[in-house]
Amino acid sequence: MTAAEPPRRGRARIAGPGEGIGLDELALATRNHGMPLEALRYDVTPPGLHYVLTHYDIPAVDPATWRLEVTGAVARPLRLTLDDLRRRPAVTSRVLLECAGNGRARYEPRPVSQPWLLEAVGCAEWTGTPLAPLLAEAGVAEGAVDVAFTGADHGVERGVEQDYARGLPLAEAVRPEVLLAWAVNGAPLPPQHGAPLRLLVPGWYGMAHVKWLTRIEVLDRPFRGFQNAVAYRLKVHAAQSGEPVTRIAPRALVAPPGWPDFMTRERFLRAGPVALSGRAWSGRAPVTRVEVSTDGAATWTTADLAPADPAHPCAWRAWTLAWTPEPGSHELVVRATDADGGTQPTEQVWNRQGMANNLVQRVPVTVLG
Ligand SMILES: Nc1nc2c(c(=O)[nH]1)N[C@H]1C(S)=C(S)[C@@H](COP(=O)(O)O)O[C@H]1N2
Ligand SMILES: [Mo]
Repeated sequence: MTAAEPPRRGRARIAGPGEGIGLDELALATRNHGMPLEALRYDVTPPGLHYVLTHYDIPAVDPATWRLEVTGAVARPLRLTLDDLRRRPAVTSRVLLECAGNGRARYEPRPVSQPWLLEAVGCAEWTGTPLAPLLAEAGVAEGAVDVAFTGADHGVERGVEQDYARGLPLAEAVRPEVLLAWAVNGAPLPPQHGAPLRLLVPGWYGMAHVKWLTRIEVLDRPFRGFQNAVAYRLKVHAAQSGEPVTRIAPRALVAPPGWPDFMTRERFLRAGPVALSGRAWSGRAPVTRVEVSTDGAATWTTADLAPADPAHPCAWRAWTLAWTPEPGSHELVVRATDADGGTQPTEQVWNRQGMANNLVQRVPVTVLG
């Protein structure tokens, strides 16, 4: 066995060949839980089943003393209470959210980080106020390029101490669907989802949706913070600067059919007709097709895709397919295609952080006679 890559300041560690998930990865996995895939059956992910990802600690923020600052390259800096925000026009939006690291644990070799299988996803109903009118009131300066969003959480990552902060191009920040949200599924945000206020950037991977938001800074230069310049970049070699991780790549998942084995999670079904179902999404363009293979990606059948719901343009879409399997072993594979022609690879496309990877899901099932 070759040794794992030695940990180096500033570098993500890559597991050695055959190296199992370690206690460091387990520590992250117990804090950051996924959405059990049977929850793909709900249109709106119920409270507590939505995935959670937090880099550092969940900060205990007192909503009474909390303030949101809007500052930087603006004519009129703002300092707002939660009540100031709640008095603004409110909208409720169903938003598909997926972590950029979803699927990382199956990568070979494995980037050592939060070891998601495929469950880093959820689609909840978020209530808040659109960001664009707030920025307009603050008066964005001519020549502004990025907007930086900072959370109340603090930590150290690959040797760099920081408040969690992400920059977004100004043109993306002022899209009408970008929200400052204080509620989810009709209740105030719980601590793990960013109480009292978080950003939502529908279509973008999770890292852009800054939780525990305290500060919005308009910049007349590109944001160079750690989470944009170092983390969340697609690169194969550590020395590359890489492409930034932005919008969610197309993905379809199947709600696991039948019943699981407690330890192996292997699926069992009885022979006879079964309605396969699941969800599909893309942050780049509308999903146009979902295909299912029941023979390990040798042949594909087009599934029935629920029509796009104009009331929920940022949500996932349901799909179904009738299947009557013979007794024996089968491998379900599912893939989505979007209107940009983007689809899912059947072989992994590797990068150092295991980001934005949309390798197809494979579900082995045993059909009993
Ligand atoms: N302040 C702050 N915001 C954050 C994070 C964080 O660690 N700190 N994690 C990000 C990442 S990587 C993801 S995937 C989403 C997860 O949102 P959720 O926990 O509400 O599902 O939050 C994002 N916002
Ligand atoms: Mo994430």
